[in-house]
Amino acid sequence: MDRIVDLRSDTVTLPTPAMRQAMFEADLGDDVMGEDPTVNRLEALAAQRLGKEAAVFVPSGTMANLACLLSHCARGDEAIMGDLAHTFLFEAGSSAAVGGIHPRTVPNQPDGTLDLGDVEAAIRDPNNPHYPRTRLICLENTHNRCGGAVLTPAYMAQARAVADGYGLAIHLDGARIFNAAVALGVDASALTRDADSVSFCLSKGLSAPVGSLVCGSAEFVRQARRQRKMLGGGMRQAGVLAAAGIVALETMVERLAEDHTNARRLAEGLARLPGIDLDPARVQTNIVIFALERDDLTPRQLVADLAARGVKVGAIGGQRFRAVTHYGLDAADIDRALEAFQVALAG
Ligand code: TLP
Repeated sequence: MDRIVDLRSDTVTLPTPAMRQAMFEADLGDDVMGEDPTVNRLEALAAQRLGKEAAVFVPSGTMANLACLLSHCARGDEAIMGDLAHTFLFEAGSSAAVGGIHPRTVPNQPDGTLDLGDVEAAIRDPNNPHYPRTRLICLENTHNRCGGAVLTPAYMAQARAVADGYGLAIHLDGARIFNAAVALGVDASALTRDADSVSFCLSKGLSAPVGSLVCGSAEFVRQARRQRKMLGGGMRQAGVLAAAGIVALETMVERLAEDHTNARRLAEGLARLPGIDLDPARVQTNIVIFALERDDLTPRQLVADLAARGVKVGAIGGQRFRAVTHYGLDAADIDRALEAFQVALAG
């Protein structure tokens, strides 16, 4: 078989040769003691890129979000989040299980936003002892389950105004914040300005092998660092990983535009195939979500048939699929994937 076109996620990306070299050469120390110079360099770079005072390196996006939620909320506090938020759907219920944090969902709109009227209506009266205390609004940019949709600086400012009206904090799950920044042609810091805390991932489109960062004020990051330790995420000579993260931030951000072009190419090709429901105009970044409108073919069969033809996509429930473009895939790979779809749907 020809090479595999793996569209299941941008988490499948492998480190670049420059990352492997940087990992090999990294200066190291004990990061829990604050003495790993490479981790310290990555944290300073991340904070600067997102316009925050400080940052802390953590093993995963899940831990980054959890450390933030635990830093904002005590047991029994409520966090408002989208019903399609990654923190709600995919993190093993960690905020509730580990932190006793009460998730309050409001519907995600197709563009990844929360209707701020819905948010406001969900905020509790702090003087009523029946209620949990609302502490936090969680937003996600780009929005994974909303097909990589981008939240704008203007939306963030509106959300800030609502949060300020009630003394709430905002956490931004920015796992793919640089995809949003590249898609909008703005500095990532313009998208994070109105958030009190931000998490972002190095190990998705930026192609580093492992790691995420939590960014915020110096005081907030002190709290998050403590939560990281509690969660078992203090990593000692973590500079071997941070070294790849520095290369990711310095060299892999602008490249994300290629993934967006490839996603658009994939979406336009898929939309032309009979039995596929997809509006390519909705594809803003590197995630393509589409549905199969056929009675004679199940999603499971289509996934298996595509895999046999060297193309991997994810079935995400109901009739829907997700395909994610990333480093290591080029336009020819997208065309190969489209051919496989064409044959599988014809068969
Ligand atoms: N998302 C993964 C899977 O968990 C679904 C993927 O393949 O997209 N926030 C967002 C918005 C994410 O998409 C993810 C990972 C995370 C947080 C968690 O990151 P990790 O996987 O590093 O814990």
